Amino acid sequence: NACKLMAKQKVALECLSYHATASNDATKKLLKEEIPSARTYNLYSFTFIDFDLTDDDTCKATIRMFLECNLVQQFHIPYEVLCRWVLSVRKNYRPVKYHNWRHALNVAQTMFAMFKTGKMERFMNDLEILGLLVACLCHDLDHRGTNNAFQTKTDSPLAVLYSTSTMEHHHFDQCVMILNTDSNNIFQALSPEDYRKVMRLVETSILSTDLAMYFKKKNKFLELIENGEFDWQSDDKKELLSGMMMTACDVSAISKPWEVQHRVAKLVADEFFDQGDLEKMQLKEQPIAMMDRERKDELPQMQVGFIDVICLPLYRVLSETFPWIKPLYQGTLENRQHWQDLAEKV
Ligand code: 5BB
Ligand code: ZN
Repeated sequence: NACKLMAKQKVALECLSYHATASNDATKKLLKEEIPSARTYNLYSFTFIDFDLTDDDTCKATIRMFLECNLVQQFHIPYEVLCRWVLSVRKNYRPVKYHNWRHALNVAQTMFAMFKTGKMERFMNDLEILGLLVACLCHDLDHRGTNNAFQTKTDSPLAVLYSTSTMEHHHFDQCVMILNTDSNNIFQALSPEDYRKVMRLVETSILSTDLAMYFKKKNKFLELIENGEFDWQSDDKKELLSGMMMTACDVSAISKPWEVQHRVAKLVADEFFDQGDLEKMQLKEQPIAMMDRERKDELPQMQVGFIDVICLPLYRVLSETFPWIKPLYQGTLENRQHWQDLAEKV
């Protein structure tokens, strides 16, 4: 316990130098700007791409999703607070190659497209829609480009604090910290009961983005689906479904048009290789294949494995139950062929 307290202090100290919320000037500027239509940003599509958006646009696209879901009105979110919160969330992502703010935006947009184009909003109430969008935007906050295993191996204070789902607990902590900073609380007008409900949903949803959690829960989900479940209203079933949706959104780069998937996979690989380099230098350890730049030829084969073991099975069951999200399955299947072709060339 004393150990944990020390770790908590270390994490806090480390974060203090890094953490900041949005400036008033930036907030005022965003507040005054017009928010382009959902169509301008292609927000309703499963083929949304952020590459051509400016940093300003990424914030406006985020605000547009809140407006389209009518969340600002429904939950009396002061518009200035929403602007400041979005800017603060963006600021608390680090400029790592893949797990950065752009990734968070893409994950949130896939969730939005699943609600709207995928017609899944009918299974959620407005509070759950709010919680899931917030969870997507915050789910990788302060990611350092290294995974849970790396935190454990390097005895990072975060790993002392949280022995399982280390980074995911930290992402949620960062999310809470931003909300609790002056004039950043988009939940400020909620009743105590709704506040508690939405925070719990945000927490379980962020924690469910740990792939280990997905593997733990997927069989239970499959079982429900195989038994022809159509009522997703009870709390534990809703939690299970939300977790599966979070994973589906988290890995959704795998379903994008080939040129996009190819470019994103390179970013993922580069971030993995950077961790591999750290392991070689700091720990004098041989990294696993995925993180070893000497083995980048094996990347296409690894993507096929990732698609077969994680992505396709998840998108298959989800789209059997919620047919309007089939584009996620279809796009992934097409990319599998591309990766398979590349794998055979080597
Ligand atoms: C994933 C699980 N890991 C513990 C061991 C390796 N596998 S993997 O074999 O399925 C794998 C996945 C191997 C290589 C990969 O990328 C090489 C560039 C990937 C991979 N992971 N490929 C991707 O395009 C993406 Br997106 C990802 C996800 C990276 C984030 C991991 C956290 C996901 C939480 C749901
Ligand atoms: Zn993520």
